[in-house]
Order: sequence, then structure tokens, then C-alpha cells
Amino acid sequence: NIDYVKVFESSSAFPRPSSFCPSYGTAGFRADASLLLSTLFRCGLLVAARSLLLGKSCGLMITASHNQVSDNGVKLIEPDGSMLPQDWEPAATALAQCSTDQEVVDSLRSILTTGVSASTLNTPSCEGILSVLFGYDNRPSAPDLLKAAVAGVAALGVQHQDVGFVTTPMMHFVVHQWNSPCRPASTHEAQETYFETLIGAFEQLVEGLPRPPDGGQLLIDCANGVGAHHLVKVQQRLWSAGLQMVLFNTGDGQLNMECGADHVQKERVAPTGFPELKPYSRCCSVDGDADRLVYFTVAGSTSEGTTMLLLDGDKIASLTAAFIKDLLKQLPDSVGSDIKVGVIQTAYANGASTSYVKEQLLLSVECTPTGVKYLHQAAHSYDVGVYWEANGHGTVLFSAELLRRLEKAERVCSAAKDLLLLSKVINQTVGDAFSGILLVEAVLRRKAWSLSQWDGLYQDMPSRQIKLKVADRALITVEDAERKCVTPAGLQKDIDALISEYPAGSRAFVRPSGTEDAVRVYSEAPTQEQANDLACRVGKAVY
Ligand code: 16G
Ligand code: ZN
Repeated sequence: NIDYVKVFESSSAFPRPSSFCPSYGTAGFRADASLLLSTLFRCGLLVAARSLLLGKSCGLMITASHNQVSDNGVKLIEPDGSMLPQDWEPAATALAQCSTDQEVVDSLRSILTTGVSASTLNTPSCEGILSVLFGYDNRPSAPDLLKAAVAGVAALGVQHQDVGFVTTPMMHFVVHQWNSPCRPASTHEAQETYFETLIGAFEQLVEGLPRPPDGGQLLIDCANGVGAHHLVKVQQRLWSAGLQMVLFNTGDGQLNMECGADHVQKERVAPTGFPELKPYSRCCSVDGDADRLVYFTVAGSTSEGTTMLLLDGDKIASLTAAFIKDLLKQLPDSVGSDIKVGVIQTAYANGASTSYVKEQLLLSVECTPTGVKYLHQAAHSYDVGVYWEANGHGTVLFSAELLRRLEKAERVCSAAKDLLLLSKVINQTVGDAFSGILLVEAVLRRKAWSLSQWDGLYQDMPSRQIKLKVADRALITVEDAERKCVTPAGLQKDIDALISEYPAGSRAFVRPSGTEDAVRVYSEAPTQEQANDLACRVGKAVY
């Protein structure tokens, strides 16, 4: 009982710009905001169709993450808070690329009929239960794009809920809550549950521990993004728990401009607007939609100034895996003898972090292609799946079976209780900068560690990343989790020959970007000069 005439008529208000050919990228659609109205309308159709097929509420987040303010994008969220399944991506692309309103109708019809063979189509009239949830960051293009997405959902007769300004990970959490048996009365209440869950668990993890010697001060770069909007609300409460968050780039400047996790991690500089840093003062940076986090600081000053120290996603993963491993060791055999722990990384993980996890922690490491959806999926095959990308996106997934066992043991075993608290501090749906901050701060406090001790877990291999503009990035195809080139023929042989000229342990790879029209080169070598040189020469081999 879908009204396809209504779909056709609604679609005519959102024609696709003829020169714009959107495709579902690493994390959804992303482009200059002025191009995206038709894409948002059609994503509204798609997410409403998916909700009808599943009989549950899906979510749609309007954000372009760390990209410039004039860009925007859309991330689609499943009822359990995960990302759109990969087998739906081709249909999303096909729908977004339709040239006419009739094609939109046909494409939607095909999505619904193919999907219906696997499930039944639920009626939109499940009052209030079945609706699409919308969230967005603070980009000026959000209101218009939201209207387009709402029109798409309404064309299928599905209701919607406006969650408002939220970070991407909050939105994943809220959608998960909304579909849970203890569904909150409003999306506002779901947001409160989010903060209560994370902060409540943090407070218990650090209860009774002395404040850090520096008074617990953490300088946070909010990238002028949506994270600041929420962090100010919890500042006071966290201060009582010994975490003094001092917020910078809270919205006066331009979103992601010379600030944010991506900028700090790639450029290895402190963000704009930061005060002069004292050695080893704790600083961190989140990105525009607050799903990425990196820590940084400066080491003691020299005559040439201070050196910036970056504690990236690999360092957060290593710290977390070490802490979890210690707790697991304390579990009685009846609870924890056969727990499978895995650390999932991408080819960008610093080689020193991989060695640390394998050789010091004796944990297994798996490498997947770039993009959270791949790491997240891999993490699900462990009882404890720790995953982070070097760029600061990651989380830890605990299996339902392990949580059940821990719940049984928590009254008699403090390690079981701590692991359960960790599973609450750590957002289980997606990587989350705020959750990451509470995690790092709790672990450092529990270990009574300074930033310098954390940094000392291992020393990063010097590395270099470069971006190449090429005529057609699709000419480069890769395999082995992006560590080997398949085409163009001969390129991998050339890269191998170059690497062999550098000391053992050096490595390099080339991959097409999934978010930009570019090819990326990454290298690692014993000295910074060698890493720079290797990246440069590999880059030349690509042309
Ligand atoms: C997106 C991905 C991020 C990945 C990056 C790679 C998500 C939520 N985000 O931002 O995980 O590291 O793309 O970009 O999956 P690239 O393909 O341009 O190097
Ligand atoms: Zn982001």
C-alpha cells in the first residue's frame, strides 16, 4: 500500500543536479552541500523503506564529519545502532543516481519488492513505534537538507522524530535505545540516558581514586563542531568526578578550520586557538561530529621549541587493550578461561603499535580495509573486539555471551564489575570521542599514569602520508586489506623494489581514497627522512 504517485510527485521537488553523480562512499554520501538535496530526499525514502521492511525505527544523521563547513553528508543508521549493511550500499547508490522521478519510483519499488521477499512489509500505522529518527550537526546547510530528508520519509507515510543537534555517536546510541525493549519516552530522554550511562560508569570506575597530580585538567579542542554543544552541559558533573574539561573551539570559529582531530592527526600541530602548552599537559581533539578522538601534548621545550607528541587511535587502542587484558587475567577460570580477544587495525596502524599488541600484550591482531564498517564487523567475531583507526575512530565491542558471564560474576569479582563498567563507558554502537575521553581518563586514573607514561608504551615508527591528485583513482585497485596493489599491472613490483632499498621494517602502500578524488600513499621507515623519501618515491611510481 505504498502510494507511488505521491513518491513521484514529492520527488519532482528534489531533482538531481545533472552533473552530480553521488555514490555511497566509505561512510555514506558526502559532497558540497549545495548538491545534496536530491540525495537527502532519496536517503529519506531509503531509510523509511528499510524501517518498513524491518518493522523498526532507523536513523539518519546529517553531517560531513571532519570535512569543511561547506560540505555535508548523510550517514544511515540501523535499528541496533550499527551502520547501513554493506549489501544495501549498491541500492543506495542506484537510488541516489536516478535521473528522473520515474526512475526514483522504479528504484524504490525494486528495493521494497526485493526486501519483502526476505521479510514482510510493516505498515506505517504502527503509531509512534515505527518512525525515522533524524539528527544533524551544526552546519548551516543542515535545515534545508533535513527538510528534504523529511519529505522523503513522509512520501512513504512514515513518521519521523527530530532528535536535533547531536554528535554522530549520540545518534547511533539514541536509535539503538529507541528500538530497545525499555524504549525511552522521548528522544530527549534517550540523550539523557546516553550521558547517564557513560558518565555513571566513569564515576564508578574512578570512585575513590585520587585526582591526577595536574588537577585532572584536560584541554579539549571541539573543532567548532556539535560536540561542544553537549560537552558544556556535562562539564560541571565531570568536574565533581575529578575531570576538569576546558573547552576550546566551541563555535566561535569555523568548523574544522585548522582544528579538529583530523587536522591535528594529519598535520601534527596543535589546533588553532590553543594556549601555549606546558610539557605533558593533557590535550585532545575531536572532529566535527565527535566520532574521532586523538590526544596530544608537547614534550619538554628545547632551544628550537617544543615537540608535539601525538597519541593517536593506535595509542588509545594499545592503552585500552593493555587495561582490558589485565582485568581479564584477574577473572576466575570459570568466567574467563576461553575469552577471545582481538585487536583490529588498518594498514595505517603504526607498525610499532602492531608489534606492541602482538609481542608485549600477546594478543591477536587483524587488519581490515580502511573504514569503520570493516573494523566494526571484524570486531564482532571476538568476545572482546578492540578496534581503532590511527585517525582516532574506534571502540571496543563486548559479546553478549561475555556480558552475561560477567554479570553473573560481578558481585564476587571486582574485575568482572570493572569490565562491565567499561562496556558502559565505551559506546557499543560506534566509535565515540566523548566515550573515548572518559575511557582514556578512567584508565590513566586507574593506572595512576601520566601522559608521558602512556606515550611510553611504545615509540611510533616515523611515518609519512601524502595525497596525490590523479586523473582516475579507480585505476588503482588493492587487495590484502589495502596493503598490495593489484592494478595498474607492475605498480606493486615497483613499490616492492623501492621498499627493498630501505632498512628492514620499512613499508609503504598506495590506495585510492574512499572519500575524496585522490590516491593516498603511506610509508614507514626507521628515520623520518627515510619515511619522507620513501613516500615521495612511491608517489612518483604511481604517476
Ligand atoms: C571515513 C571513515 C573513516 C576512514 C576515512 C578514510 C567512517 C565513519 N569514517 O571518514 O573510518 O578512515 O573515511 O578516508 O567510516 P579515505 O578513504 O579518504 O582515506
Ligand atoms: Zn567524524
